[in-house]
Amino acid sequence: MPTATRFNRALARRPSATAVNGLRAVDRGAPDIAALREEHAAYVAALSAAGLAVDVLPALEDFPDSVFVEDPALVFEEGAILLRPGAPTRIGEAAEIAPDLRLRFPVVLEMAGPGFADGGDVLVTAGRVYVGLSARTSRDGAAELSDLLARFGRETTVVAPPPGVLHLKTACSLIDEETLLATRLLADALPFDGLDVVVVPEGEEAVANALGVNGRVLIAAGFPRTAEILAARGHDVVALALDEVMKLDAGLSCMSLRWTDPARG
Ligand code: CIR
Repeated sequence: MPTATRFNRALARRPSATAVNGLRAVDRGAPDIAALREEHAAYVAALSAAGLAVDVLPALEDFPDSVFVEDPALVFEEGAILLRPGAPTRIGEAAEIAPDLRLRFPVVLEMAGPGFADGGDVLVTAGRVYVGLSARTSRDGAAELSDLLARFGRETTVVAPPPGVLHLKTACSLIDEETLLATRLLADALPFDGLDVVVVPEGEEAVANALGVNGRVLIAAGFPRTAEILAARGHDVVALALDEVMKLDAGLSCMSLRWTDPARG
């Protein structure tokens, strides 16, 4: 069975100065670009420290949200899939990242549309891929994506998270092969067969977008009760400052594409 939290390579993209115009559901102010770049650099360093070779692509000034490389593509050991992000300001990000994926993957599949799907709505576990319907991921987009995933031998379950979450993974994330970190709302609403679910304490919902990678769990700093719960369960927790990233409704998974490259050993 493929792994869903062990990787040796990642792609990231430097935040653009235009990230001040990035999409946000609630405006808590524009991110400070210098601070955003520092947070991003620390994130890349944390992935490197976890054993991944991280390629950082140049900023795309025409795309304010392009630092969130998780949304225009999915990557697997077998190949990549170019998605159709559901926000009009983001759909062009897929064409921008396409050449970088073609350089790195033997096979690059492509959604043709007319549906939409954001990578933030895709939760990959070892045995199954969950695709969440949202304002960004349409039912026909999820159906097309399921067909493409089947070409990589991946089974898909389409789920409908409660309204009000941007992406499925805004409210949950895989922290090791068997464990999902999730908000209470999501944990109660959706069945995740075979996964152990750790619910984040009330008031710490924003920490649910974490990242399990090579035995570590990267979480946003400032959520001490969740950090304590995870540490008590034996997780190796790495807390990263993400204040500017979170102003753009994003978290740990959004800023990289991660995969296992057999050639890297
Ligand atoms: C957006 O609204 O598209 C960005 N401001 C945030 C994207 C976060 N990405 C993710 O959860 N995968």
